[in-house]
Amino acid sequence: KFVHTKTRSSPYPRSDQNRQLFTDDLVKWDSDFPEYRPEEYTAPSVAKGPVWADPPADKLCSVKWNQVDGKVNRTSFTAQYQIVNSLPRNPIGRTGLTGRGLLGKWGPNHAADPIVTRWKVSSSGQVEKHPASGDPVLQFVAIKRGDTGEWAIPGGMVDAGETVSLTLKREFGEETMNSLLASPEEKKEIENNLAKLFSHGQEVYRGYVDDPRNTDNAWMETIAVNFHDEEGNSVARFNLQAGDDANAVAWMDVGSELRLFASHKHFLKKVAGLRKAHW
Ligand code: RP5
Ligand code: MG
Ligand code: MG
Repeated sequence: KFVHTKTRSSPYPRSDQNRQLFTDDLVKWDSDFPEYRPEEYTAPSVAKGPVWADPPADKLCSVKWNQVDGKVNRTSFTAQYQIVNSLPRNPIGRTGLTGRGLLGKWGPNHAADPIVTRWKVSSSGQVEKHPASGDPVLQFVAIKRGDTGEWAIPGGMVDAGETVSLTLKREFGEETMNSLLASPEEKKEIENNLAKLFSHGQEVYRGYVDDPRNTDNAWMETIAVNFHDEEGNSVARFNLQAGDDANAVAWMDVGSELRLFASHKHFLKKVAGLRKAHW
């Protein structure tokens, strides 16, 4: 049974806030743990009340938990989450920290992860087979995250009222093509290039993300979708340029040795299975 581990890493990202540490058998809420006394933490960026953040705990009266609440999706892919002492409770279990940390929403914070792939080809144009498995090698577009420095899928948060399919395309454009700093003409070209590839994706995962920002009261969930350039003639040829919160971008070989942010390796494994690629 799944227990979160990256969620329990200490200190909390971008802070010197420590989590209470404990063993895997104490993650489940129904396991007896009388010594559990997590501290509360809200990052300054959230405490100052930006538009994307919920009000503080004492001003939450009109929020509709486990529902689509106006433009905010407060439903969870995992099941109905519980409300304990007026706050949502992490559906996987204890995290060693309460409050929201860096996350804007109490309860689920919805993201989308675009996994853009192509086959790895040699200089002679042949698809490369991995010597160990004999299976063709897939590559995906990875970014180096500014916050933890880890390589990751170029995913991002679903904005209020935004469709997931738009989030997937927008975040890919922002983080791997630097669309935020592009001129109107360049923006149009990026949009044209992405439209076709992003018109047909295959979902590989929806659910909880084992993200280091999760807390007892706030957590990440995502929909991960594979967009595959089979012939290597669309995105495979694009000019990649890191943008927004990404510090670098690269085509990365898919395989079991990958070390990635949060649960992203798990999503890549699903893609490798779907494409019958080396893992
Ligand atoms: C992860 O955080 C998701 O899988 C997604 O990749 C990412 C979204 O957060 P930001 O990239 O916007 O920080 O949990
Ligand atoms: Mg982003
Ligand atoms: Mg991102």
